[in-house]
Amino acid sequence: MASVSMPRFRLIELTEVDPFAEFAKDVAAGLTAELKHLSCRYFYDREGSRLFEAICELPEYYLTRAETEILKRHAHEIASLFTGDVTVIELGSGNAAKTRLLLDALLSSRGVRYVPIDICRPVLEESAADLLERFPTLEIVAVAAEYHEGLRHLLLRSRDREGASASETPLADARGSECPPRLILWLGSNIGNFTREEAAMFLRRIRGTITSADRMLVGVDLRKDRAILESAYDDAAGVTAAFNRNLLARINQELNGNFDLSAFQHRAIYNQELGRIEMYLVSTRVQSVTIERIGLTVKFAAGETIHTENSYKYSLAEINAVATAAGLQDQCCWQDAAGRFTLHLFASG
Ligand code: AVI
Repeated sequence: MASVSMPRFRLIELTEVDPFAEFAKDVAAGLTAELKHLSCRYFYDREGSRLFEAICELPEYYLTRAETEILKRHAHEIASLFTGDVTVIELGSGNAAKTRLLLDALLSSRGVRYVPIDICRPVLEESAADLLERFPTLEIVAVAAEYHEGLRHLLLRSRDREGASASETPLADARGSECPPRLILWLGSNIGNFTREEAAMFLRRIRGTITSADRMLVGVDLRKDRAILESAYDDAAGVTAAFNRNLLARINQELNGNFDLSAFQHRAIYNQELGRIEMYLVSTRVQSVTIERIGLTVKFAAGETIHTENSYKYSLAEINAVATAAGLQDQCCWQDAAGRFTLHLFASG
């Protein structure tokens, strides 16, 4: 675990697993499977994070605008649910653009410690610098890690509350034994990149770490018309296609692969039965690709696919079922005016 410290800012890098070995192992397993696949967690290198930010600005990708609309309208109402100081923990914070609205509302009448957890360290550093300049009283403890690693530290933190070694864990509160309530943010439909079962399990684990004073705010994309969904994931400017292909560029750079990016087409289809967008890279011809660092040659037939992402969409009943399975109580929810997206505030039932 590496740590960088400055006034009001601390960055912790959790490096318990070797990220290179993990990537190499997953790429080898995914590309030798009968139905080839790569995990969407590998989208977010520096370039992938930049492309994702560009996606959020696209006219077709309504999700970010819809969630921002909800936060603009209800940030003060959400902030008013907390009386004293608060620790805001964000899973997959990215550039934290929407979070600013909440931080602004919260900081108007209380002290806030912000704990963004994101896989991409440069993005964390940039967004923290911006937030520290914008909000002169904000304290930030940034954690460069995956959700699961970050969550493990939440679990440690929870144990601290019961009197264990508070000062030894990254999320420990420097202000002493008195811990302010936590608002855990899981925004941007990040829940959609988990299966419904995984989402319920993940939320259940979080529920096991929170107290009755803590809350969780989850952004969920709603089921809707196929045409709207498919164009949100296959935009006219081709940004999502570049984001998808960047996975192959990353394999080329980090594992010394020789993917010809122009020989793979982006495809996004809505699987209505499962309620999810499925993203693929489709080989446009018969080809074989060598990935030197893992000693692998992969053969592709023309039309053969690599499944790169699922993005689940929810009905209100499906959200309810996941919350119930996780043992969470749905305290409040807000939708954008067009009813495309919803924010749910959960408490530990
Ligand atoms: C990060 N995640 C919630 C995005 C989504 O909508 O599933 C990732 C994305 N994939 C293509 N466009 C955006």
